[in-house]
Parts: sequence; structure tokens; C-alpha cells
Amino acid sequence: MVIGGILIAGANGLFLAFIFLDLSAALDTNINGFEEGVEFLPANNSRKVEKRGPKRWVVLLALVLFFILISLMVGFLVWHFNYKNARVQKIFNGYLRITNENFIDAYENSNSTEFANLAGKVKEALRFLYHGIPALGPFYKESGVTAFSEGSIIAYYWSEFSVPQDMVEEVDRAISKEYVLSLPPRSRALQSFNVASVVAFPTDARTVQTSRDNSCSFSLHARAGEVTRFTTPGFPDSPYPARARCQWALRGDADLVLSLTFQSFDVAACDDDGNDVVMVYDTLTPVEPRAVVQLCGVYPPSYNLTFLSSQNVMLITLITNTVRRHPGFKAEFFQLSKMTECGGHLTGAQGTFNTPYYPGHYPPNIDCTWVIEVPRNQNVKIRFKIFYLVEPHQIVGTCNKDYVEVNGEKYCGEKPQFVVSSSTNKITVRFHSDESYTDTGFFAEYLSYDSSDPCPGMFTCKTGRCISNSLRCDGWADCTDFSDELHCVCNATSQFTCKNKFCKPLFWVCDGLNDCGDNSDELQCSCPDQTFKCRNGKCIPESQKCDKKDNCGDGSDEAECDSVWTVPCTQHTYKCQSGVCLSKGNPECDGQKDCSDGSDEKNCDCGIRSFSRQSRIVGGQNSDEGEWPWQVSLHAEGQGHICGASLISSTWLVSAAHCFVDELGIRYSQPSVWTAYLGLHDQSKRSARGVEERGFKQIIPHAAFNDYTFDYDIAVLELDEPVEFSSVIRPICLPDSSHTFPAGKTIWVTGWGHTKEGGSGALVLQKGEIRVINQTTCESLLPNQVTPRMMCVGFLNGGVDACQGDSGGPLSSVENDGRMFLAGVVSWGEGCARRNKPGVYTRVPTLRDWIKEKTGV
Ligand code: 4AZ
Repeated sequence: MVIGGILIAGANGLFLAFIFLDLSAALDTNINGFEEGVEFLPANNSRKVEKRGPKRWVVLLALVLFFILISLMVGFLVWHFNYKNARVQKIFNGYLRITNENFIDAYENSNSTEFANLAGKVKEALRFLYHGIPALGPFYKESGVTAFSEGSIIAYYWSEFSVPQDMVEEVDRAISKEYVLSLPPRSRALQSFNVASVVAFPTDARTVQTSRDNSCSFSLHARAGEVTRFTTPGFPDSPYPARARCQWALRGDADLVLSLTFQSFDVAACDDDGNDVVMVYDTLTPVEPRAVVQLCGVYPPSYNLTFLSSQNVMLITLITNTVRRHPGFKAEFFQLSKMTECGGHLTGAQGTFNTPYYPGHYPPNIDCTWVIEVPRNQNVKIRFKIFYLVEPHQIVGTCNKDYVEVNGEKYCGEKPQFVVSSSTNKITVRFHSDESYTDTGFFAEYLSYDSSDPCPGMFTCKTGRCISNSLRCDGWADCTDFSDELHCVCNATSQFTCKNKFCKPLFWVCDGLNDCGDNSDELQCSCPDQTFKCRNGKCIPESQKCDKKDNCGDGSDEAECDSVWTVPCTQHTYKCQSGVCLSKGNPECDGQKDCSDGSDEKNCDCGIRSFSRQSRIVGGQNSDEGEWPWQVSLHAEGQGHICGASLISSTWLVSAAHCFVDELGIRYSQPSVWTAYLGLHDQSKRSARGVEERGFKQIIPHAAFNDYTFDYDIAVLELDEPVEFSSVIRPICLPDSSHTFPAGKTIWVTGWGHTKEGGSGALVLQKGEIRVINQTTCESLLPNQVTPRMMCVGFLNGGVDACQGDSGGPLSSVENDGRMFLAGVVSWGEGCARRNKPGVYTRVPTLRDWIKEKTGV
């Protein structure tokens, strides 16, 4: 019986080492032999007999030892052949400089004989170089030359090595050095061939383009004064190929630089496993230290995707691993002169300056210095209004890559507006961009100020910002460093003294929000220890929470339990289609089937936007195209945009009832007065592609709407023709009547309304992030005006708010599954963005049943 068959993998192939051991036969032989001896010897010599044959345990021990020895040998052989001698294929991408030859146009064409000749020399030079380096020579296999560019000539190549496992680190170390081919080459082919700055970097083997694989490889040269356009294969009608390795080598004329812009970008989302990725390099070979940007996912058209090169070449690679269907990208590039001077001498009392090509991404490998000089006896203050210098691989807290340096301090990363000032009339700003990864950069303004009184008649924040004296010690951090709220004596009649000594308005105490920062304003208001605070304020023993009984009387103790079970129906519980009610709060469309009939996950094709990536707000609160696909603009005949609305199905909108009240002889209540624009982004581009125009079949304001109090400020509008959903037109989810939007939750308000009180409407759809305010606080801020159909949402220090023209528009709230739900409808407010006067919104859950009754949605 064969019991040992060991398969060993070695560097020289596989061989089979069978150890044939017939254990049963061995045992039989030995044991039988022993017994035979006993049997056939004379009985009087029995002691001798026992001595002659080995004992049974000795035989077993020998066998065990034998097996241990064999196993150890086998283990050693497996290790030796499988791991110690196993080889790793390593590919490095690099470039080198040929210093004594001039670039000719034929080198751009990889099929030309000139290219082939020069590539041959480069490969020979690399072979020669590697063989002279002990850590590389023995493992070198081959190289390929992928391109040439000017300077004198730069050759781009890849080199392959076959490295034993235990030598990998040494090879990596050896290749990471910069080499010069200094020895006179023995090869005749390399006579008088001078090579300098040979650099190479480890490469993802997937990015290597061998001469055999050029099916998706493109080479484009910019023409003077022209823009060159290119796209991924099949764009936009068919998705780019699955498992593709595409590259675009972009060139300009010698001494010029390139500007590349992606006008449309949609590849698979940037997830961790096997995503598709587009890389842009500031060179013609895909090496990480020269990467300008890594892109994946979807970018809305308003996002600035312009990148500048530092020389006359750029490389774009597309690696796709998924088989998902995405259209890819559309891009354009052109050549332009190299910036001769970056920075400058700025004079005068005020002015602005920014990183090169702002708001496009600044180029890699650039340094700029601005010397700012304001009139004598004045000091300078610089306000960085936009600041994006984000780099991957930056060592936290060091600014070791791209940075801005002012007054000896380095700034990097992404920063909200900040001020830096000088104590003289001069200040120097240095900007450094290293060889890899670039960003939008900064936009700054400088101002001169009187050093003895930097903020005449105002309070000076430690950051240098000037704020009104009335904002000092008012509970709001108006200075970003809180300096206006430090060292205050609180007014006992109107303010609460926090444990950390901040002063906060008394009516913020016990509002469910941690206003002090140390929570001291919320400590004395909760129920006693080990009790639960019901939504109606009642305190019940903690043990009664989630015990399947409505101990609060309003169901709130059973509304947010980890496991879901059925409970008696109340106004706070979600009712499945089958009629049973759930203990879980907000279960609808959260991606989990909670009702046994699945009704909580039905009709959930809503609340998802088309673009996975939200742009940063640059210079304002502009939305991205398609960011709020349920937002509708309502135009009244001859008046333009008047109100907003939200799409809830292909035929129904929700808006505010007060938009449809007849006024000044205009019959706003009549459907014929109105035109609805869906998929609209910019009011000046109403005939843009994707925008749909509809009239109304009917307008249904809530019958209980009160024109004086604005109670029940809701209306539903039926379109005269259904709309088809698209990337810019989609419905928002409607929350169930039991759905809660708790105090403190952040919600988005959107609209084309006035951008300041008494100002004018916006062209581009605006967005603002605001917070739900506790109902008691809301009632105390707007006494005798708030009904149970209303909620306050905003920031009590003002700043972000809805305004005239936003009415009827949505309050969009991101819920559990990432879907957006219509939390409210913009209704009214005392002015706009005023302190302690938040905007008031119609509560949608409270009026959910009415919407269902009128629309069937
Ligand atoms: C309006 O007139 C309006 N600040 C809407 C909201 C707010 C104020 C006015 C809230 O449509």
C-alpha cells in the first residue's frame, strides 16, 4: 500500500518523489518475524529469544522517528525549491536622457526605422548598465522602449527582471538609484552614445504596454492653435472595453506645455476591489512619482478637470478590471507656452493672486514667489479664500510635498478660508508644487491695514479677521479660532455659562444639541439615570425600552429597537401593507426587508442621484449638474422663476401652497400660468440638453392652507405629460408619516432663490447644508407662529438659509441606505439667513397621507 506520495515544485520544473512504504507489509514482516522466532526456538532458551528480536514498542518508535525524519526532509525540499529558489517577475518603468543626440520627428513614430535604431541602442545601453550592477545583472531579462521625447532626447522604457524571492528587496533598492552610463561602452553599437539620468520605478505589471499589445494605444500631437479631442473607445454610445489597457500619449512641440481637460468623465466607481482607473502622468511612462492625478467614478460636468503638464508630454492610462458598463471619458488638450515667471511683485493697497492656471489644477514641478508690498506704515493681510493643495502620500502634519509658505509657516491640504498677516508692509508667499499629484491650488486676496488699528470700530479675531463688536461673546464662534468667544462674562439673564466658560443663549439649554462643546448645556435636562426619555418628554425605566409594549404612550420607546418585531400601531410606527406595524423607525427603502410582505422596500426607485462624486464648493454654493435631479423650477408666465418644486413620480410634483395664491391680478392658482422645468441646472440654459419642459394638468393646494399663518403650506401638481427619468431627472423618496428627522440632523436645501436678503436670484442651482432645529427652540425663536406642520431648519447664527424664490423647493435628507428623502418643503422665514431666525419648512411626514390621497404616490 503506497502511503507517501509527495509532489515537489522546484525551480527546474516539477518532479515527483514517491516514497514507497508498505507499512502493513513492514509491520507484518517485523511482527510476524518476532512471533515466528518465539515459536521456533527451544523452550528452554526463552530469555535468549526475548533478547534476540526487538520489542514491539522499539519498532514503533523507530518507525515514528523515520517518518519525522522524512517529513523534515520533504519540508526542507519544498521550502528550498518552492520558495527559496522561486522567482518573481519584476517590471520597472523608467526614462533616461540621451545627451548627445538631437530629437527628430521620426522618433515620435514607433514604426519608423529611426525609432527602431535608437530603441536598439537604448536597449543595448540598458543591458550594459544592468550587467555592470551586481544586484541587477544576474536577474535582467529584457527591456522595451515605448517612446521618445525632446530634451535632448528622453527615452521611455520598461525593464523586466526575474528575481529570486530573497533578492527582491536588494533589486528594488538597486533600481531606485539614479544612474549615469559613464564607462566607455565596449559595445560598438554604443560608441559615442551618452546616457544620463537613468531612473526606474516599480510598476504595476498591468500598465506595461509591450509592442505586441497596442490595440488601445494612441499617440496624439497637438497642432499649433488647435484643440485636439479624444475619447475612450466607443464613447458615448457604447461602454469602454472590459479588461482594457488603454493609453494616450499626448505631445506638444518642444519647449511648450500641455493643458488637458476631461469634459465628460464616467468610469466605474472607485471601490477597493478591482476598480477601473484613469491615471494622468506628467511624462510618457506610467510611473507613480510622476502621476498628476488618479481618476475614477463619475464627475459632474461642472467639476474642473483641467490639468497642466510641466513639459511637452503627458500620458493617460485607462486600466479596466470590471465588466461594468460605463461610457468612459471625452477629453481635449492643446499646447501653450511655458510659464516664464510664476509669482511676481504685487503692490497697491489690495489685490488678488492665485496658483498658476487656477481654477484648473496647477502644474507639477513649479515654484512661485509673490512679494506683496503695500503702502508704507501699513501692514498686509492675506485672505486665502480657496485653498486646495491635497496630495496623496503626504506625511500628516509635515507639508512635505506641495505647500504654500508664508511667514516661515507651511500650509497644505484642504482648508476653509483663512487669514495670514504681517507686521510690516511686506509679505512673501512661496508656492511649491513637487513632481507628482496636483490640485486646484489657491485663490487669495491681499489687503493693507493700519497696524495700530487693524479693524477700525470692530473686533479683531486672532486670525486677523474683523467682525462686528456685537458678535463678541454672543455664543457663536464668528472667528474660526473661537477668539470672539473667549474670556467672556456671561449675561446671567439671557445666557448660560458652560462648564468650559463659553456663554450660550439660555434658550439653547436642553435643546438636544451640544452647544457648549462639553455638553454641559444638555446635562440637567435628561431623564434620571437608567431611565429613557420618550419623545413626548415622559421618563420611563430603561428596562421598558424595546420591551414590545408602548410604555411612553406615543410608541417612541419601541420605535428604534435593534431587532424588528411587530408592535401595536401608533402614529410613530411604520405600517406594512399587511396592516402590521413595526418596532423599527424609518424602515422604508433602507435596503432591508423589514415587513414580511416586503412592502417597506417596494416603490424605492427614488432618491438616488446619478453622480457618485460631489464636487467641492469652489467660490460659492453652486450645485453640480444632476446633483438634485428631483429639483424643479416653476416659471410663471412673463415672470420667470418663481418657486421650486420636487419630483415624486413621473407625473407628480410637491411644492408649497403659497406659490399658487392669486396675487396682484395674476392667477397663480391656474395651471395655465405655469411652466415646469425639470433637469434644469442653469436658469440661463433652459433649452440645454436634458432639460424637460412641462405644463400642469392640475394644481391641488392643501384645503387647510392658511394664507395668513402659512399652516399646511403644501400643494401637489400634476404634469400635463409624464417625464422620462434620466441622469438629471429622477424622483425623491417620500418619507412615511412615521418617519422622523431628528433635531441636529443635517439636511440639504436647494433652489434658485435670492442669494442674499433683498438680493437677486441665482442662475446656477444653489445648495446649502443646514440642520434640523428642535421644535421647542423653533417655537421660542418664532413665538406664536410655528404649528405642528412646520419645522425650523438652519443654523441659528444665520449664514445658510433658503430665501425668496426657494419656496416650494425640497429639503433633501440622506437616509440609511444613502437615498434622499423629502424631509420638508421650503415655506417661509423672517428675512433670510438672519441670526436666530431659521427658515421654516412644511413637514412632509405629517402631510404624507394627504399626498398619497391626492396623487396615489
Ligand atoms: C420666500 O419668500 C422665502 N428664510 C422662503 C424662505 C425663507 C424666506 C423667504 C426662509 O420664498
